[in-house]
Amino acid sequence: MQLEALDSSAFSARRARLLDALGTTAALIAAGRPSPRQYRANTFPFRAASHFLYLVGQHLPDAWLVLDAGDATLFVEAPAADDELWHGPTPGLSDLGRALGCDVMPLSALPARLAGRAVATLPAIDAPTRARQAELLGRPVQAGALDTPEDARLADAMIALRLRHDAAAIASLRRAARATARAHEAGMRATRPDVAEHTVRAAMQGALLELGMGVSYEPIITVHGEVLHAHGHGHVMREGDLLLADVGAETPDGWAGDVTRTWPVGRRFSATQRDAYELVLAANRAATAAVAPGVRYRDVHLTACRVLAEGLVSLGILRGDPDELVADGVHALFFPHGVGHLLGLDVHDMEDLGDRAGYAPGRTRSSQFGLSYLRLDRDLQPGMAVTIEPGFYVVPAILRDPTLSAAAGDRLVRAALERFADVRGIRIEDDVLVTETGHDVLTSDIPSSVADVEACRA
Ligand SMILES: [Mn+2]
Repeated sequence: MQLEALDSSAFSARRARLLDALGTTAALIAAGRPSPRQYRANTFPFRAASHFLYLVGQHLPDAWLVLDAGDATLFVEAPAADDELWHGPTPGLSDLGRALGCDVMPLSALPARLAGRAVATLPAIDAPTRARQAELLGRPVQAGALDTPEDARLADAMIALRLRHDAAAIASLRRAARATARAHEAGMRATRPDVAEHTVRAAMQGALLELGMGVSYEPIITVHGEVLHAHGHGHVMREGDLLLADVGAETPDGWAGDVTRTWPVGRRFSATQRDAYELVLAANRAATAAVAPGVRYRDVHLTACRVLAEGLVSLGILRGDPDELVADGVHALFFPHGVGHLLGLDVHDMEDLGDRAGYAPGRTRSSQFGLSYLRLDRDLQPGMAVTIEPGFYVVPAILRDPTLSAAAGDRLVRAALERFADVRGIRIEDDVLVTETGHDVLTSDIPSSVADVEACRA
């Protein structure tokens, strides 16, 4: 294996801050285990769990970090005799210790180190790692649960650290944003009528591969933008279609980009596509402009909803007072999801910890359709990174839903939708860093205005 070339001081500083927050609580942080396909030697690139990556910076399979009494110790499998034959020069434990700036011990010493102690951990997403956590700690470790008060303390300490990105994290997020921009430019150039969505996918992921990067989530590249998580790429794109591409880079050290653009398969938007697109862009810009320290993220969401409601009224799709339409959730018929989420090592950062990460203490999810899908409701602070991703979708399942239809009543003008048959789904998503004075759009150089997108398609 090859170590990522990283400055270990950023990671030492993060470990020191976490140790400080933990006080006398000891913690066990899992890297996770590789998951080969079908048989053991058929491995895929191993990506370490984000809490581990945040503190160590290296994708070390089956490694465990122990934080205890002011010290960090990493436990890893010692290299096997034939590792070098198959994998080339492999760092030994002392090489690792030097590179990482912490003590490194063989994995075989871990059980004795933990035996009989109350140690905090965060449940791994994969069952084999969770089973090993439970075995090492001699207690249940359940998916999506924090089983002890120590686990909760560790979760809160990690959330406090990872919510506000440090300089190293921001540099990595900028790198992810730059690579994501290259992918979207390649996608816009590769799009043409009468070929499959796969063609665009190849261009976008190819641009990332050329930079030595992969994707931070399974790309959505589809002419059916109204299917929110459409993961197939087999549709043939036709002149007159819109293509929605939600693609983000992952840097080698694990940081995510998350960007959506929607562009015409032909060279120009149709008049109706343009109307709907300009509306989503206005919502994106208004919500982005609202991002600043101290602002409640739910209000950023509602800013986007207000612009969309107003626009849907002027397009004749909705009737009524925009504020009332938003209060009653009628706009959500066409914008059913939240305006965005935290961004960091995970594309939905720390979503493994559920709403404990995304929602401030004392705030809970709304039960209203639309608002219930909002993943973030905290007051923004400098150093946070969020996405801003309003959309407009004509979703048959929503428009058929009797409860939602009844709630909208005559405020939904179905006849007006016929004019938007060539729209289906539009989303415009950017990555935004909260700064001391406002915000910085990390992905602002990716074309988003009608003129810039059409210039890129020409
Ligand atoms: Mn997103």
